[in-house]
Amino acid sequence: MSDFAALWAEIVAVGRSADGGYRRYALTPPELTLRDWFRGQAGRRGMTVTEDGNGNLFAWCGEPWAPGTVLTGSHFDSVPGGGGYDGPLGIVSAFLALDRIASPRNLAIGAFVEEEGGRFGVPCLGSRLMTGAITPARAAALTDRDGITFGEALGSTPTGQISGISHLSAFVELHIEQGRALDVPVGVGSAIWPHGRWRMEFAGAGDHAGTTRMTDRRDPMLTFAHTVLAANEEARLIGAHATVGRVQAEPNATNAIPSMVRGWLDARAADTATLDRLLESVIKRATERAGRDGTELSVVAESVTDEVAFDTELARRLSALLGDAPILPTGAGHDAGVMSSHVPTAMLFVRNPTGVSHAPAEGASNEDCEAGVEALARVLESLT
Ligand code: HGY
Ligand code: MN
Ligand code: MN
Ligand code: MN
Repeated sequence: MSDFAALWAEIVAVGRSADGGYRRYALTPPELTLRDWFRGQAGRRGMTVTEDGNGNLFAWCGEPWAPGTVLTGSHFDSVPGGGGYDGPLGIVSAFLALDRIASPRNLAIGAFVEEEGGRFGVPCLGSRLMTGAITPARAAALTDRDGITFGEALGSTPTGQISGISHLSAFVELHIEQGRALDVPVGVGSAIWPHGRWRMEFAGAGDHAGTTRMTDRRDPMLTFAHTVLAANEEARLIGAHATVGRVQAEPNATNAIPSMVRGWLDARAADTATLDRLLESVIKRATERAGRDGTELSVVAESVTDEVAFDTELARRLSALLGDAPILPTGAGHDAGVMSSHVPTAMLFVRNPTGVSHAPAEGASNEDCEAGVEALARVLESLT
């Protein structure tokens, strides 16, 4: 059994639910189990483990935050019903890559908390905290679906910005590729599409499903439905990506016209101008429809990530180091996107034959994952 397959076998079942998907919400038992696994792996290698007070975990070869340290790593948390590779692949590969470097020094592995935003709603929460992109107060107050705040889950108010970041000489995140764009085992990241998530609230008049005439209704579900269709049409028109994967209705009763429908729009595009156009057109059409339905619409941006262009010279250098590995953008957000505004940052992508991600079918072959480990080892060696 290959190094990768053996280590992967230790964690691949953690957090898997009956439908074959994963539910590894940040700071809940499955993710905490993987944190313990991380500490064990670090201990086996004589690495020092630290936490940054934001929920991020680090293992160090050498002095924590020593100047010139190269950090690699990713996240353990998953979306609900997600795949097993998105996140953990980067951390398992990091430990194995270190094993292939003779006397590794000035190297560290990070496990960032709440990258998916699946529990507390803001993606890359851990890397945003440590880089000062979100305040400890706002992060601490974020709540999950059970009303538990991030501060409560963490057990303290987050520390916030970590000064040691300025000592890092590079950050490299290895990640499963998620867009059907890689037909060789390993690629190098060039950019992350600008993207964000907007909470849309449609307010109407709750009423009886059986006795209220259609002409007397102010039904927010109708406006919501038209908005979902509009987002889909507008995205197709301009080559952007629009998704509404999460919706809540109040009172959520079969025989009551809803008084409120809340839906989250995940919108992404290859450039900011196109993303802005998408938002503008969707909100315009939703507002027009609300006027017709007698409902009210409010839209709140919950998190927006600007376009990220990774260090071009670094990407080219790594591509050459890896035998002219393809350099490609991604429509998925990553902690590397947040880190790139503070540290020279690179991403490595491992081929995902189906391209499916954030779903149980997500996967990569052991051979390609081994190639990813080998590539990461060479990249880390070249950077330290
Ligand atoms: O949603 C994303 O793009 C990432 O997987 N957090
Ligand atoms: Mn993801
Ligand atoms: Mn990820
Ligand atoms: Mn009744």
